[in-house]
Amino acid sequence: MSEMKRSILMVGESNVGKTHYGAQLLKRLIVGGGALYMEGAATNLTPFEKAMDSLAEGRATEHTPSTTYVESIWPIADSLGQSASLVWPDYGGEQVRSLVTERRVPGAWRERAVSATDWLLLVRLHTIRTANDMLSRPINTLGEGRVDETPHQVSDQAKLIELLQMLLHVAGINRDAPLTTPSLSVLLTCWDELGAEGTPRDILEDQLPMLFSFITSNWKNPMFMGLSALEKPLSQSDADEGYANRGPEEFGYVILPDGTCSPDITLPIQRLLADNSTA
Ligand SMILES: Nc1nc2c(ncn2[C@@H]2O[C@H](COP(=O)(O)OP(=O)(O)O)[C@@H](O)[C@H]2O)c(=O)[nH]1
Ligand SMILES: [Mg+2]
Repeated sequence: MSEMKRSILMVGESNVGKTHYGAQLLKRLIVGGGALYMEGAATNLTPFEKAMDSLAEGRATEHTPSTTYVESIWPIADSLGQSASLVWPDYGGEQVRSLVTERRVPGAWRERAVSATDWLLLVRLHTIRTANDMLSRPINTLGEGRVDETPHQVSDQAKLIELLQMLLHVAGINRDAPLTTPSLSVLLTCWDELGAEGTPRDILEDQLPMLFSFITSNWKNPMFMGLSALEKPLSQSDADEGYANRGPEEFGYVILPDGTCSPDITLPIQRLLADNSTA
């Protein structure tokens, strides 16, 4: 990642943990000691500053307003001294949901999809709603009379696939060959909620097999990692004193592709930049 501008298109619905990861990551970049550190002055930190202040008091921060879209520019470097300018967004995740429900991609989102060098998809498995599909309602029951009155709904899994398809389409990306640019990394967020054992890749394949197969058949070398930006749930109103006393930078971890745990939450970004540095 020698002196290049890398722009991350972070895709995640509301409540997946975008803002808290941004705040925790920013803090680590500033404090140093991880694989990546901040090399100069970052711009536009407002959305994260508020979250960092809350976390310093041991509280979670409030929900990002749905219309907000802010890009913060972070000049970062790794331990080899290679640097990059990281464009890190924060926005109300409802925007992502409405891309799919309205089946329309506003110009600004198209522009982001076109210009980003790396796509980072945040998925919080705990909040994913699975709907009836081949597995829960096998094909041989389709002809039977209606047994319940629940209307058919598209599953969250199908919506995530649709979202990726739409972004690939509006970005004009040719899918004849497995994709390397933009790169795709999947972060399974709020890992502490899952109580799961295994590699992030295996867990995604197990829980969202259709999304997993869409990703692995379209991207050449997708990366799968787990993330717990906070390490545990925090309340917005009741401060966790232990958290505040130790400091938020002492909390949080990532699960690397091989299933090992590391406290360095800058690693997903360092890896995705390093893995795709020639892209
Ligand atoms: N347990 C747990 N909760 C988290 C973690 N990260 C964020 N949260 C909670 O998840 C909710 C959504 O986080 P937020 O960053 O606001 O999501 P955003 O809407 O994608 O920006 C908040 O209530 C956070 O307190 C985590 O690592 N672990
Ligand atoms: Mg947010």
